[in-house]
Amino acid sequence: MMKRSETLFERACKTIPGGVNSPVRAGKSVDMNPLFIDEAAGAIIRDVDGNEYIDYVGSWGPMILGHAHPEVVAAIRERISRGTSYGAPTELEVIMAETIVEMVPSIEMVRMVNSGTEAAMSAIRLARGVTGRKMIVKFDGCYHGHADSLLVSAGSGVATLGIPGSPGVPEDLVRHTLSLPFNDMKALNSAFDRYGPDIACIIVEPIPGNMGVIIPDVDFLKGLREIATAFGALLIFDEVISGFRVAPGGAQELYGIGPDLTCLGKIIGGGLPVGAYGGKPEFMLRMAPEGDIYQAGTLSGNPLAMAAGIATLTVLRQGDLYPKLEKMGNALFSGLASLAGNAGIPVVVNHVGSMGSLFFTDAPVLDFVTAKASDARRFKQYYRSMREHGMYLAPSPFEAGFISAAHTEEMIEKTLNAAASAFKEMLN
Ligand code: HOZ
Repeated sequence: MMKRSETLFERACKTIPGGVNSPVRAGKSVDMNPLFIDEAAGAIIRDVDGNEYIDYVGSWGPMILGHAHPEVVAAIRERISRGTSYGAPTELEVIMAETIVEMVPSIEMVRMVNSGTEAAMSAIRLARGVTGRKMIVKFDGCYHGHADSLLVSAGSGVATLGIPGSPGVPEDLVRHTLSLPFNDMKALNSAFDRYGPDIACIIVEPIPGNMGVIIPDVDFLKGLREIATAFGALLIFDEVISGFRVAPGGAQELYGIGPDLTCLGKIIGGGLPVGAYGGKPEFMLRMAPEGDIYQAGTLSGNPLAMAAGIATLTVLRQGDLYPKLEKMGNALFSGLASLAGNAGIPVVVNHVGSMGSLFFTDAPVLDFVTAKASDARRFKQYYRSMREHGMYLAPSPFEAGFISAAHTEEMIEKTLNAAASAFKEMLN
């Protein structure tokens, strides 16, 4: 008998392009159809056929507390009977803004939006508006959502599906985007030597998580800060993934580097649709209605998303979760590296705390070129075997895996046992 996930996928493909509402979910690069999910609690996700998996996707990052965390559920429940959207200010938005300002070192003012894509798109508009310049610098393999200017040499689904550039994005726009190799100061210097006075901003994932996880060279990040200041360009940290993930104040706190603008998303919505961008008042006050740069949204600051996000951030601030996440991250990711080593399978495991990736390669993975040089066939075998052993991973080597506070040592052990079997099977 056909599984319910398969039946639903067949049905979905008739009315939804590719059967999914975001390409990364499709599983094309691992030749598997997506699982349709029924429910999730803590670190366990259950599909519509009743199969349970240990979840390392975590909705692509937001679920740092695990699924259906009691305090997040209670906060949503408390709000929902009071109306789901007003299109008017609420106290929740003020609390959210104050919380973000307290937690993220460089943010003094913040505007809520509905997704990371919107956050990055708006931050770029602000940087262009402030500087009066058109060009932007991004890095190969970094992904900042799907706004036109930012799809050039992008990571995530664009990399997974091998899409070189997207039809529908005008060339006139793309020529204002310079995409450079990550961690490469020389390339950055030459780009600024050539185009410096025309560059409005540098946008970067300080810890890239969309070409798999890449460990940044801290001197490179410092170099970005210095060169942006020297040329009067704005430095934008896209911390949609790393924000509240690697430290309460994100990568900027971890590495002690202050961007001009920061993009946020994922964790601040506690699993509901959200995004935000923020920075110094001198920039943020250029936004309408205070200033002349326009950006808007009917559902921005939505009360349910704010309630879920505030509850998530409150739990994150109360507990000693970060050392626990760090410990679990070390156990999982170094465990994977040593198991693969024992099995004689060359891998590189990159991780920062509770986010990490496994690349099937023997050369250091420092940027998009080295990430793409990893063995896609081996990744496919690994993914398929892990799924059979009850592990729910992102179906692409160009994504991060996430551990939540709900993962237990037993789950990590079970995962490592599954990986040991996967590595063994891969040798046959
Ligand atoms: N940044 C996420 C994956 N890398 C986005 C998820 C999506 O595209 O659906």
